[in-house]
Amino acid sequence: AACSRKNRNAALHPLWQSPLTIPGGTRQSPINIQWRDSVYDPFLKPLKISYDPTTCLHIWNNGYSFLVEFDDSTDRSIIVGGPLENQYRLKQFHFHWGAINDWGSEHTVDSKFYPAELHLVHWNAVEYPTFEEAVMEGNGLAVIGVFLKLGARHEGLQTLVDALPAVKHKDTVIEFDVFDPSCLLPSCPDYWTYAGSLTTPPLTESVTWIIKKKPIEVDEDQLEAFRMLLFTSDGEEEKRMVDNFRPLQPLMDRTVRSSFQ
Ligand code: SG7
Ligand code: ZN
Repeated sequence: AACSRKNRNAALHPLWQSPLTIPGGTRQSPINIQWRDSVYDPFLKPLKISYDPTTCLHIWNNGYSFLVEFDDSTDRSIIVGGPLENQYRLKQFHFHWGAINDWGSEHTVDSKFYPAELHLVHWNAVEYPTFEEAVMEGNGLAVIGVFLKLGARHEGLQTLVDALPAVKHKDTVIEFDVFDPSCLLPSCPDYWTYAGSLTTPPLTESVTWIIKKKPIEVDEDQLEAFRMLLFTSDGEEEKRMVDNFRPLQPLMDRTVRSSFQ
């Protein structure tokens, strides 16, 4: 179709000049989560999150999203439990969003898109010496996904939104010393989990995905602030940073487990 998400996405950004699929991939992300096909796993533990707000370092426009990066040289900001066998260290978080509110999330639930999705990226520092090495391993990364839906203004997110004009252009960075990303997590503990991949090149099949069932609410102005960012550097012809998501990938031989009944 003229309006296919995949085509629009492919035309949009130089990142996708690298392959959209990896040959032989069996656990690619994102996926559609079909609620009724997910399997309740009573042995799944609650996810425990412990972030130290002072490990926050800076906000960076990397030309595909904006990243809030953390000091991951020690175990000060970690997650443990849930489907994970080790503790994982917080490295960064970022978002994916659409040009309009009808799409923007990477994952879908019963084929429904949300206008945006938050990803908190963690790595297995127990088994691997560096993030780069963890990216190459099946149990190297754990990403928490949180859907954003339209509703009330989110006060925690607003601190970030206020900083965005300073990182409008690609390759700009600003200091951002103190931020507690747990303010962006819904209080409901329920999640889905499945084995998947990074959603940008190198698309490595290294991610244990933990997708929160309950979305957080943000308002239209906050989503508009995301859409004011640019894919382009200062001096280039301006291209708005929108539709920075990967198309859905086949589930293949995978089960999505749920922590709730
Ligand atoms: C965004 O998504 C960035 C990438 C990230 C990628 O493009 O946040 O991070 C950096 C440092 O460029 O890639 C390795 C990595 O975290 C894919 O992350 S995702 O699968 O959670 N969407
Ligand atoms: Zn992401």
